[in-house]
Amino acid sequence: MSDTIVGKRLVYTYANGWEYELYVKNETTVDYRIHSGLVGGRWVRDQRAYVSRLREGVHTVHWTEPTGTSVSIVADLEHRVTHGTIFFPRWVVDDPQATVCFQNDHLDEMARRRDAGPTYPIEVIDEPSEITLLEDPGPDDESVISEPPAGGEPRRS
Ligand code: FER
Repeated sequence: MSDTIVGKRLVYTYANGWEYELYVKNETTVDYRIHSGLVGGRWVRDQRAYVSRLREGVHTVHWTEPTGTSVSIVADLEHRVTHGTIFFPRWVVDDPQATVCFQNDHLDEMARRRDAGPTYPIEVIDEPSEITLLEDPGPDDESVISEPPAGGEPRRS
């Protein structure tokens, strides 16, 4: 596989049991699905992200959601592990189901809830994960993340 995370599709399970799927669509965009965890069923396309390569096989992906949630991921593709840190605003922890949807259809609502808050105290989830699937569909493939997470229909559409 080429030495970039761009174009890769990863499925990984955090040590707390939460399962996530990430497609790094290009150098500035991710699509993802959340298969289980606090906000299992949530999925998102075309999230603006910041992608970098630290060294051979080791990459970082960072972004801030319209919900106000921020995500920091370091991925060691050679050893098939990541370390992720999620910074949840308080309103998401208080009402996680409010974010469980295909977010692209609810962008204004998410921004409204973000602005209504409360934001603080931020809940920090800092967890290692194991990569259970690593594929290389290549960049800008709109078919990779094009359906809701399997096995868990979102509770709100
Ligand atoms: C991840 C950790 C958190 C991830 C996404 C999130 C796809 C959270 C997103 C959200 O709740 O909005 O590894 O990768």
